[in-house]
Amino acid sequence: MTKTVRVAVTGAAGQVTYGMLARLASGEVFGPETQVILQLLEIPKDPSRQGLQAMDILEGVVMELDDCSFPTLKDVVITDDPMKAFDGANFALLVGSFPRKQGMERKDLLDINGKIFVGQGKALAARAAKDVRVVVVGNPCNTNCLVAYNNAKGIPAEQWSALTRLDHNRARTALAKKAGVPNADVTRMTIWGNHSNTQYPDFTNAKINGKPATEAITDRAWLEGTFVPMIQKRGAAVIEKRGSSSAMSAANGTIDHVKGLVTATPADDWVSMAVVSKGEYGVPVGMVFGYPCKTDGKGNYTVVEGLSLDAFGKGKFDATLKELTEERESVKALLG
Ligand code: NAX
Repeated sequence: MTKTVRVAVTGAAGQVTYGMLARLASGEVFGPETQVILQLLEIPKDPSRQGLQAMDILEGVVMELDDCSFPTLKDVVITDDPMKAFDGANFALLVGSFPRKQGMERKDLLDINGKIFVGQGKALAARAAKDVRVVVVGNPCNTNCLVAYNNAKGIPAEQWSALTRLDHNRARTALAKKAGVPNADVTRMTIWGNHSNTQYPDFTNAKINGKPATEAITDRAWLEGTFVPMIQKRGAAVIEKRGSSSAMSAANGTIDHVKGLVTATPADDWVSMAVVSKGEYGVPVGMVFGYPCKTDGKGNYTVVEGLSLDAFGKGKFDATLKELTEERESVKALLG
C-alpha cells in the first residue's frame, strides 16, 4: 500500500451514494495498492425533529462499510461540516442536493441548490487538495457545477465536471439492444449539453463495431423519434416503475466517470462528461456543457473536437444550449 486517496462524498446517506461507497472503498476504482479515506458529508441533525435523520442513516452506512472489511479502506470520516469533509480531498463527489418537490418551479430548485453549491465551492477552495477533481452529480448538475466552480477561486476549470455518464450508458445500451449486439460493441457515444430532458444523445457520431451506428440501425425514424426521447426521459421512466429515482445506475455512472478520470480512454472510444467549456463547438466559455471527452488516466481530459452534427442534431444541440443559457442566467447572482 503506497498511496492514499481522500474521497469526499456529499449526500452520503442518500440512495445514489449507497450504491457507490462500497465500490469506492473496495479497490475497484483506485486499485488494490491505494488506500481510500472516505470523507462523508450530510446535513446536520435537527434537534427539533423526531425519528431517523440523514446523520443516523449515515452512521448505519458506516457500520456496513466496517462490516465489508475492505483491505483498501483506511478510514471513514462523517461530518456535517463541508470544511472537514473537503479537507485534503483528492476527489469530491457532490451528490447531495435539495430534491425538487411538487409545485416547485425549476427556478426555485436552481435557487435553493445554487446556495448549497456556493458554500461547497468556497469550502472546496479553502480545504481541498491542489489536485482535487470535483464531480457534480446532484441536480441540476451542470448548473450546480457552474455555481460551485465560480465560487471556488483557485481550483482550475479543468478540475470540474458534472455527470452525463449515466445518460451515456443508457444511450449505449439502447443502441446495442436495437442493433442486437453486446453493449461493448457500441463506442463513441456522446451526450451533448445538459443532464436534463433537453440533452442530445448523439447517434450520428456513435459507432457499432467500428462502423457508423446509422449503418447498423437504418431506421432513422426510430433513432430520432424513439431513441432520443427515450434517453432524454429515461430518468422519469425509471421513477414511474421503481417509485424512486435511478440510484444503482446513477451510482454506476458516477463510478464509471471517476474510473474514466483515473484510467486513460481507449484510443477508439470516448466518454461523455459535462465540463467547463473553453468555447468548443461555439458554446460560451465557462458554461458547464456535456461533451465527448478523452482522458489521460491522470485526472485530465480533452474535449474531442471536429465532430459534425446534421440538421437534426444541430437543432437538438441548440435546444440544450438554450436551456443551459437560461439556467445560467437564473443563477447569475450566485456566480461570484
Ligand atoms: P437522496 O434524496 O436519496 O439523497 C440525497 C442526500 O443528500 C440526502 O441524504 C440529503 O440529506 C443529502 N443532502 C442534501 N443537502 C445536502 C447538503 N447541503 N450537504 C450534504 N448532503 C446534503 O437522493 P439520491 O437519489 O441519492 O440523488 C442524489 C442526487 O443525484 C439528486 O440531486 C438527484 O437528482 C441526482 N441524480 C443525478 C443524476 C445524474 O445523472 N446527474 C442521476 C441520478 C440522480 O437522480
